[in-house]
Amino acid sequence: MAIYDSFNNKIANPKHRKCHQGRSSLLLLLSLSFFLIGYSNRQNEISFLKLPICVEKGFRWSPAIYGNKVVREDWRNGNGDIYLYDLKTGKEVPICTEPRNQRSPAIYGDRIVWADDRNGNWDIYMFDLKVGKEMPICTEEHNQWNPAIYGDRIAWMDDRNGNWDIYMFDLKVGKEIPICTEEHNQWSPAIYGDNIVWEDWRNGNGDIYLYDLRTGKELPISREPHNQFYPAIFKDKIVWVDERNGNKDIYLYNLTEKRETQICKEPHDQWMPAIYQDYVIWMDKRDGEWKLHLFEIKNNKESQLTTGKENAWIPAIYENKIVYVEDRGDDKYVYLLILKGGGEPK
Ligand SMILES: [Ca+2]
Ligand SMILES: [Ca+2]
Ligand SMILES: [Ca+2]
Ligand SMILES: [Ca+2]
Repeated sequence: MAIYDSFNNKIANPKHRKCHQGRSSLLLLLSLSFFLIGYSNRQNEISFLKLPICVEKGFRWSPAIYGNKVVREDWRNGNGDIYLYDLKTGKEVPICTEPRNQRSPAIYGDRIVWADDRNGNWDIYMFDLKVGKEMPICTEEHNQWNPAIYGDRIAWMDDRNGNWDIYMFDLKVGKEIPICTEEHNQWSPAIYGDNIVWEDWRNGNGDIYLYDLRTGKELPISREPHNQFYPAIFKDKIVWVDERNGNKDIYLYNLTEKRETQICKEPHDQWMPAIYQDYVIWMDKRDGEWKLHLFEIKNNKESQLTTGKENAWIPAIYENKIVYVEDRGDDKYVYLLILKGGGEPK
């Protein structure tokens, strides 16, 4: 607790903190973390460490995490770029600083994908850390946006047909495949294994649909008459934002059990869920500002993670590690929370 407090006081003063300084503190803390018990939220006894990834002045957004690698959109050079922070080495590496905008990164293994407008419209590009090379994935002259990646498969939303569709590129066979080209809008794809999920507006309101690459079949997950949107998927579990109760809630569908459950239906707004194994996280507005909340599916237990006046935005999760953006007005910081139980980054 004492170590956390002194650490937290230090990071609360941005004038004396730069990314590289956060780095040395991160390494120090990681080396100390065998002896740390972390921070316990008094309300619910969930324990975690909070560590800075980037607390430099400036705008950054859309953090994503895989293993020890955290990627983000960063505007330090006056336009959107992609940066990587390696939790193991404590090093920050620019991935793409091309003078036009690179935004909305996703990562799987050594592959980082993002949306890129260097050609005058939005395209999908990839950087492979293993070979140290960038390659275009889709440069079709309309807009490709919001990429998601799992293994050899990269999915995105695409407006080449005059409305938004879902497309995919398979790196293994070097081929692009249309996933859903229905004439209404399909948005916000997420992918895990053979399953791609998205938000679908064909029925006049937001629904959740799935495409199974193994069977080639499309499956509606929720067509409830209110809006369902912003899906995320891990193995056989799909979570999304649901407005059926008159405000934004979090719902889950289990593909194995073919069963829908409510994760959080608190009367304020819950938004932008992410899922990994047993953990579902989201942004929650019940306290006035957006805070991060965690739900453990097995224990049926909800905990509040962030506190304080700063909004916590756009979380992502890998194993027991959560990355998110903390709102400091014009400045947006990126933090890492390590939930107790998983230990330090490997
Ligand atoms: Ca750029
Ligand atoms: Ca394009
Ligand atoms: Ca469409
Ligand atoms: Ca609906």
